[in-house]
Amino acid sequence: MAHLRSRVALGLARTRDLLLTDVTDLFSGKTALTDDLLDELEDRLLEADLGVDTVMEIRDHLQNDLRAKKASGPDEVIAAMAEVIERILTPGVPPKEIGADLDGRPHVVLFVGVNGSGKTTTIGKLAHAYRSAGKKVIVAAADTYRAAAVDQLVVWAERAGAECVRSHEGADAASVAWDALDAAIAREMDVLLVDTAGRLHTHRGLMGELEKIKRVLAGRLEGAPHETLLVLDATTGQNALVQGEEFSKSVDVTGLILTKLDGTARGGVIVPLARKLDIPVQMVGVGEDLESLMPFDAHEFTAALLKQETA
Ligand SMILES: Nc1nc2c(ncn2[C@@H]2O[C@H](COP(=O)(O)OP(=O)(O)OP(=O)(O)O)[C@@H](O)[C@H]2O)c(=O)[nH]1
Ligand SMILES: [Mg+2]
Repeated sequence: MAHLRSRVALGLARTRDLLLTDVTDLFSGKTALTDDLLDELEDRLLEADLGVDTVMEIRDHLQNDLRAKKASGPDEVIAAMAEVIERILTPGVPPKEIGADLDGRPHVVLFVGVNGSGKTTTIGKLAHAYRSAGKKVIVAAADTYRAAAVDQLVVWAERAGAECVRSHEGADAASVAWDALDAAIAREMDVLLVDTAGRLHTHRGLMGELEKIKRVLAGRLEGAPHETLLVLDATTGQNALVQGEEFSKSVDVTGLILTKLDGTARGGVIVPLARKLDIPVQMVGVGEDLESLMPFDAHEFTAALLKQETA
């Protein structure tokens, strides 16, 4: 776990710097929590993409609890922030460890999201994680719009030691998904990961294609897809939130993956995401290599975000 914690902490460095530098600057040497100070904190936390509701909650918490205790140093303020943030990030049902208790054989996972959010890369990393847990993995190249997209998935599958089902450019995405599930069943695979082309929620035709893929999978294997994961790019900040809201209206999304946390100071967006969508964050991406996909744990994540010692 130490390794995992340090990878997340490293990945969150830029977001953490933004949050902590501000709080430390503001509260160092202060003896009272004045309204001016709280106003200033509010502005800075909003810039860190934490979202209005959460920032107001943090402010209330500081005002009610800390003021009453006449405490105000940066450590106390950070601890109060951590308390609010961890509560928001803690899902009703904790996310499963990768590889544990899979539903269905094969367990079918469909990946959706806008162009470039990190779907294909995440499939490569997740295939690797399942392989490391001893599972037999097959991936489906149902992004048939670009030949390069298929090639990219093939490379990831090879790296991860997974099998791959592909077709030609322009092939029907749903038939590729069907063929892959057929192959997964015949070859007694544990997991099927289905890659799809990036799309905007506003594109009716492409959203219809996702519905078709889902129907075809369910027709071949009852209960499939067992998970539909929406991949969101953290570097887009509030846009990731809008995408989350819009996508989950048109597709039944069962889990979120937030990628590229390593390249951004906007990782705070995970907080309004968790707050507004009733969908658990399952995993986070903190790099471009095979090992940089982490199962999401609210406590670890909050600690990494605010650099506290974890219990
Ligand atoms: N730094 C960093 N880069 C990432 C991460 N995840 C993905 N990327 C990069 O983001 C870019 C896009 O990733 P893809 O996996 O191709 O995204 P996609 O969603 O499949 O894109 P389309 O197929 O075009 O819709 C690539 O350059 C990846 O290396 C991450 O966690 N951290
Ligand atoms: Mg892709």
